[in-house]
Amino acid sequence: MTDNNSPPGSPKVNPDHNSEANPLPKDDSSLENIVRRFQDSMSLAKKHKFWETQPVGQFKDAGDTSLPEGPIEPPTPLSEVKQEPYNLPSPYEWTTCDMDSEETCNEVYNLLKNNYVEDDENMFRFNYSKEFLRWALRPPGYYKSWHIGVRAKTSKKLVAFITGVPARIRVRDEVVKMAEINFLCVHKKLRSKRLAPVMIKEVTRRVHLENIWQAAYTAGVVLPTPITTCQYWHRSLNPKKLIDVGFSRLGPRMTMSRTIKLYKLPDQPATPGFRKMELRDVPAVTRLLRNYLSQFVVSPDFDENDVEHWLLPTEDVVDSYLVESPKTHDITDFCSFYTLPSSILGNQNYSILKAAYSYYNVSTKTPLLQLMNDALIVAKKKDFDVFNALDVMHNESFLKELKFGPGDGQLHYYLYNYRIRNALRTSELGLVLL
Ligand code: MYA
Repeated sequence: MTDNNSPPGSPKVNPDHNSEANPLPKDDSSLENIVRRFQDSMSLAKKHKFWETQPVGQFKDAGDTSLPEGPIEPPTPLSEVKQEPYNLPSPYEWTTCDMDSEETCNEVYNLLKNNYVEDDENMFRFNYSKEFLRWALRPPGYYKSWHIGVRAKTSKKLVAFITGVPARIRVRDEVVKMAEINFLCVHKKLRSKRLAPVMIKEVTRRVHLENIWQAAYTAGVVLPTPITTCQYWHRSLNPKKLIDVGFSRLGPRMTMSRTIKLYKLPDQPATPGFRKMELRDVPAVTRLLRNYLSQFVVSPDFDENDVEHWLLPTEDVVDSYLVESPKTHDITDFCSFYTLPSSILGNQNYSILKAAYSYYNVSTKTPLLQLMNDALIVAKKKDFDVFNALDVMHNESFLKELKFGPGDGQLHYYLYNYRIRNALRTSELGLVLL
């Protein structure tokens, strides 16, 4: 059985069609349909032995509007939080991964490089860089104790990993302290042994010890119960390579040279005042972003420290650009993307697919379409092969026109111990997790 963890950003798509020739599949991704499919399969056998015991929206409650929004369980007194780690099977032991250590960071990098998320066809696997992992795991106020590894006792080899980082997430009018959980990975040889539930319980325990009772996470698999289900879209920047490695196919009645022409971009961004974000821009970008994100049902509650960490450009990790009005010098627009390459598995000619992922974008004066076209231009200049974007926030307004093609994998968003009455539309979501 495959993991069915279509990696965001993996190549499950054929972006080399124009959107007319490649219409979206019939919408069978609504929460109701997902729940129905699941209930059908559950009546045959499928139960979530672990997830049924957790304070998450359960499938049986989907659509029950009598249940209140907010925490599912109240916090317990800290003195009642289990003080010792959960038991692992006896050959394994817990380790806290110090991401400041070059050696540990290397071990984490290699575990993920060889065992993390693959697309359904096992052609590509995420290859998060070490610098990226350090950035993703050390935001303001991070806890080392939330970077959790499992080692084989005898060899000391790192065989599993899960992480949390703290975040303030706003849900409607409430700002809730949460953990963002990511990088859950069990070595391929240790799969299906129920290690993942123990790791999830252990990270939960360590989050509780910091008096935090909610979490946000995404997964390619359907679990109880998504708050929304997003789709990835892919914009070819280097169509020849994407076709050569099987990421995309030549569209019908298309030649390679016509395809290359189709995706060609200007050499320079078009918007006057478009430039890279700098440290001095942090206050203005924070204001712009806070104001913009307030319109979504779920979004991060970024302050200046968060913006400095998450959005100030870091080489080969995150890129941010803004528009400074040449007249008033006001910062009016902003766009950003992060760098997440994938290993190309088993190709003679290429080993790495360089992908940019749309992060947070704000337009107040420059049309979003023009802003994102400028983002594509700078990404192309930086030698990315593909630019990926989810259909969150206002992204749908530019995807088709800028020649993004729909991917075939889905990304489900979840909250732990927080109920939302109705599933959100993807355009109501203002949160991008890495
Ligand atoms: S998403 C990325 C996940 N990683 C990968 O896809 C990498 C490749 N795959 C693997 O490494 C393994 O297949 C993993 C499962 C580790 C995923 N999220 O140990 P098992 C449930 C949550 O026998 P394995 C990311 O990092 C599954 O439904 N649960 O399975 C966010 C079943 O439970 P149930 C998952 O294949 C992570 C049980 O695990 C996932 O060996 C958010 C089977 O365990 C998944 N992606 O290992 C974690 N996949 O019987 C939740 C499978 O009930 C955080 N399962 O169906 C929750 C909040 C915690 C903090 C709370 C604080 C307050």
